[in-house]
Amino acid sequence: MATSKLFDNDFENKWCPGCGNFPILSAMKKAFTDLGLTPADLLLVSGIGQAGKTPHFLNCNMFHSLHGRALPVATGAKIANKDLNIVVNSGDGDCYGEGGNHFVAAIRRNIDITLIVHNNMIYGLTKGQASPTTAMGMATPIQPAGTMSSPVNPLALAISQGAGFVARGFSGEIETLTRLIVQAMEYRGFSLIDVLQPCVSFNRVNTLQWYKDRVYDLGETGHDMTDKQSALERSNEWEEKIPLGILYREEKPTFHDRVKRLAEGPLIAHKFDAKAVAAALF
Ligand SMILES: Cc1ncc(C[n+]2csc(CCOP(=O)(O)OP(=O)(O)O)c2C)c(N)n1
Ligand code: SF4
Repeated sequence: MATSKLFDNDFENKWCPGCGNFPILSAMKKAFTDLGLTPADLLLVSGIGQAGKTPHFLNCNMFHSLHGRALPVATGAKIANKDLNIVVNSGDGDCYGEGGNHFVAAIRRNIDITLIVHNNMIYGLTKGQASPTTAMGMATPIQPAGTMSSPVNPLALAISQGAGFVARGFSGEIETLTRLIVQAMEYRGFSLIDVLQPCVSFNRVNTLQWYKDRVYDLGETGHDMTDKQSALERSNEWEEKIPLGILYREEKPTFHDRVKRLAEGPLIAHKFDAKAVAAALF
C-alpha cells in the first residue's frame, strides 16, 4: 500500500520558514497517497518561481520548464502518454502573468491535467514585485506608490472561459486542500485549484490571519456547483468573505475524447510510420 513517505526525497528546501508552500506540498503528498498512486504514475510539471520549485521536493517524475510554460509542456506530455497523472505547480505570476495565454488555451483544450496555482498575490522569488493578482494600490518595491492595475480574477476567468472544474483552496486548511486535490485529479478534464498562500517575506497584507478572518467553506452553504451563474457570483466574493471549495463543476468531453487517434491508447504506444509522416510533410 502507498504511503506519503513514498513521495519524500532529500532535496534541500530553502523556502522561508512559515511559507504557505509547505502545506501545499504536504497536501499533495497526502492526496497522491489517498489516490493510491506511486511515483511512477505521476508527472509534476512547473514553471519558474518559488511555487515552480515544488516538484523538486517530491519523489516522482518531474519537468521544470520555462517561466509561464508549464501548461504547454504538461499538455504535450499528456498527449504523448495519457496514462500519466499530470499535476502542474505554478505561481500567480507564472500562470496568470507570463503564462496567461497558456492558461486560457489549456481551458479551451480541456486537457486532462490538474493545475495547482500557489496564489500568494506577489512575485515571491524575485523579491516582491506586483503580480497579476496583487490588489490595486498595494505598494511594492517596484510600485512604491501602489499598483495601478486592477487584479485578475482567476476563478471568474476560468469559469467564463469554460473550465469544467474550478476550485479555491487555502494553505491554512490542509485537509480541505488535500480533498480538493483528490477531487481535481479524479475529474476527467482540466481542473484548476487556485490556492491562497501567504508569502511571509514579501506580502505583508494578505497574511495567514488576513485569510483566516475571511475564508468560509462553500460546501456548508448549499452552493450548487453545477450552477454557473452562482459560481460566477461566488468567484467575485473577496475582501470581506472568501469562499473555499469547488465553485464550478461540469462534465464535458476532454481533448482526448475529441481526437480519435488519442482515444486509441497512449501516443507513445502507437506505431510510428515514418513514411506516412514524410508524405504528410513534404
Ligand atoms: C521570461 C522570464 N521573465 C522573468 C523572469 C524572472 N522571474 C523569475 S520568478 C518570477 C516571478 C515568480 O512569481 P510567481 O509566479 O508569482 O511565483 P512565486 O515565486 O511567488 O511562487 C520572475 C518575474 C524569468 N525567470 N523569466
Ligand atoms: S519568498 Fe515568499 S513565496 Fe518565497 S519561500 Fe519565502 S515566503 Fe515562500
